[in-house]
Amino acid sequence: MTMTDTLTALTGKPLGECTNGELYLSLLKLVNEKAAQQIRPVQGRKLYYISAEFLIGKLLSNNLINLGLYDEVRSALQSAGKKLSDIEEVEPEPSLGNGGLGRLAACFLDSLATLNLPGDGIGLRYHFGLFHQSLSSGVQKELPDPWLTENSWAEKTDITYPVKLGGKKFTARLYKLAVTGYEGRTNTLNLFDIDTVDESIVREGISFDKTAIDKNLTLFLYPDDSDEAGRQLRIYQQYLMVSAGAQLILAECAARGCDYHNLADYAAIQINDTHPSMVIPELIRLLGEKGIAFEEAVEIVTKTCAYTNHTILAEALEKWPRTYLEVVVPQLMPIIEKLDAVVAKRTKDKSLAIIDKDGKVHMAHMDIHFTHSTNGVAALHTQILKDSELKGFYKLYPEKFNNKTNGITFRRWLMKCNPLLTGQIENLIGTGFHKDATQLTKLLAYENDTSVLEQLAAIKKENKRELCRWLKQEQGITMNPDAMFDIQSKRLHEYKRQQLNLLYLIHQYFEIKAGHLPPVPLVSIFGAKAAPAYIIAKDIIHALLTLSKVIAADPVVSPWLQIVFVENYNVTAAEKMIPACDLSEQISLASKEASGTGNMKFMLNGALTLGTMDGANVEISQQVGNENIYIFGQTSNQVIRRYAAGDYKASEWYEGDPNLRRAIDFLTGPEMTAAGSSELLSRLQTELKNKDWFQTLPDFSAYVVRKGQALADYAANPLDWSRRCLVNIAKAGLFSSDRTIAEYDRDIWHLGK
Ligand code: 26V
Repeated sequence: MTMTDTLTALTGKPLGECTNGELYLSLLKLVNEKAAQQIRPVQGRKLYYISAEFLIGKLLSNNLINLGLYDEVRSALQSAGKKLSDIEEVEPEPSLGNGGLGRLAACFLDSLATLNLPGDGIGLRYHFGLFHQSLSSGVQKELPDPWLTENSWAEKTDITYPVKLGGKKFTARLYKLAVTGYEGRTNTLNLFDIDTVDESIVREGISFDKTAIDKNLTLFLYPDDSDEAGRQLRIYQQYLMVSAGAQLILAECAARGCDYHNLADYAAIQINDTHPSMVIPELIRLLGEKGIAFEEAVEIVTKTCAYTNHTILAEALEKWPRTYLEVVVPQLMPIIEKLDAVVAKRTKDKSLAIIDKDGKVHMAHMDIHFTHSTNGVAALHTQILKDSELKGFYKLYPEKFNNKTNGITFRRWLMKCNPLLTGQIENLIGTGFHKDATQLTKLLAYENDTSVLEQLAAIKKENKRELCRWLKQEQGITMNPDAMFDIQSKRLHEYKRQQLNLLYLIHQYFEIKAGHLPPVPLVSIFGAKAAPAYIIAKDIIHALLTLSKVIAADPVVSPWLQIVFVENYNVTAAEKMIPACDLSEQISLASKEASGTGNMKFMLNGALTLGTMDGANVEISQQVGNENIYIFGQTSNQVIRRYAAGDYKASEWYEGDPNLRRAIDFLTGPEMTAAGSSELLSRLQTELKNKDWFQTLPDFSAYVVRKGQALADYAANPLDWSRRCLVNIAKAGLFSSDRTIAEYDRDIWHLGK
């Protein structure tokens, strides 16, 4: 049967007569049928990756690629006058994550299935994922982002588990989403929900009654937790996930012959950051119900579970007041207390306790004590955990600590998002890199091949034009594809330092006005959402939007400088932006970005990195060599020392550097306040001048110099720029999540088949 016949059988009428919506539904069916054929029985240990976030993005094209159907489907549609890209538009994006942590979980599921490893995800079926960002009036507004349609990828099952929340009984229902591997097996993403959630309680924006948990439990991803009800709701969500998840794990293992004493032979559980940490006491509780004594249950759980730390930011390490846990999960508190008593026997160091003197429960501490592995997500990050943040734990359990540098799936972040580049690479080195990313080093043979380098540059140009077309259509923005495209896209956070980029852009504005023209026009593109209650982050967005207006209205500056803020940055937007990037901004304060994964995506798509020695930038620079990356700024040791000394004074830097002072003063100058809100702008100015917790000012001048160098190199020798892009692509193999997953399996999981 041809693909046209298959699809026609599914639609029930000639393809040319179908709407894109009808074709989408048929393709969804086709994918699910084909995926089901690749489900394999499990032998030995199976992984359960528990995560509050799975930022899976749109699934149709990716599944078609992984199942080997993409080309056939595309040509069948083409002969009927239909375009696969139009059908993709019909699919809503499941934005079930905030950023890197959730996207990593999605990449890991892809790699597990591709490597033929048995590994399922466990998470929540949020009705609205991360909010939809609107920027219409110069400020961010949050709106619900629905993704669930009648026929969604997540299929409802009859499988339910009882879960007690706040002493009341609830029923968790399992939804299953097929995870296809590239020429591999099909695994499952298990998402839990309750039937009583009521979308109609959403009021203005994303506000809703936070107390009615039967109606709101899985309504939103990470609801605003700036108040107590929001924080408690987060714990309710987490417990729903881990309790239903733990019951699912026990049921699946029992069905395969496990008697619970030998749970670790059947299951490996990876705790993705601290959001799922309650799975530890919950499993101990459930094993107790099966007749297993506390001490043995602790041993079983420790052998089964492993923990990944994704941040060293103190405010992001979850510590819940015990009074909250007593309300939300009273059944766990006695177990957590017993675990705390076990810790007290192991060490006298009170800073390693689970429950501190103020009655706060430290979730990460529970993870480290009661799992067999704690890993960081890039070499530098793991080193900092061992040397400072988790030093006491490292002393107690050196054998538990290990590094697993993050990775990304090349199926989505090269083959799917950049077909032109993929085609060129295939022509040069074949298709082996699809599953063995290290083969990309074969591209180095073309380092001095002018026609290859010219073609690479032409592909970049075409991707830039494509981004121009898309942004014209979406936001009515016109951009010059001959300019350098510089992109900073990631969550908005002060440690990531979008404000450093902002200060640079103000500086450039002054330079251009003074007649110091840059060697090439610059389009500075941002994509970023700020957490709804994060005031300074929102002020940074406002400042960028305002500056963008000021520059656009200036006839002298605008031919040389443009700021573009992509509204509602998500996976779909990332797939359009990343292939079109020349310069990738990875400018976090050294020591603060655990790894970063956007840095890897940009590199793989032939952008050069402008970055600090932070997170995986360190490993990227080792891979490509200093001449193929732009590194600047303080080192992590310098930063850590400065924090320890506590003697950083932003005001001294402000006073000491006239360029910096000029840029910061400009925030509340007449041009900016005429175009934006003086209240928001001066709040940001005050923060930068007097606090600047993430040390933007000390890195400012080095950043200006390094970025100037990048612009000069880009303009002076396009062929050499292209050569350096080629080196970046060739050396990106290390950052495949296939490599990361193989290492997790080798060192931590030891999965069966
Ligand atoms: C969460 C919160 C919540 C409270 C307010 C401040 C704050 C700041 C950061 C976070 C994120 C915590 C976890 C996280 O998303 N980490 C990211 O994980 C990625 C995958 O390992 C990694 O590449 C990023 O560097 C890291 O920031």
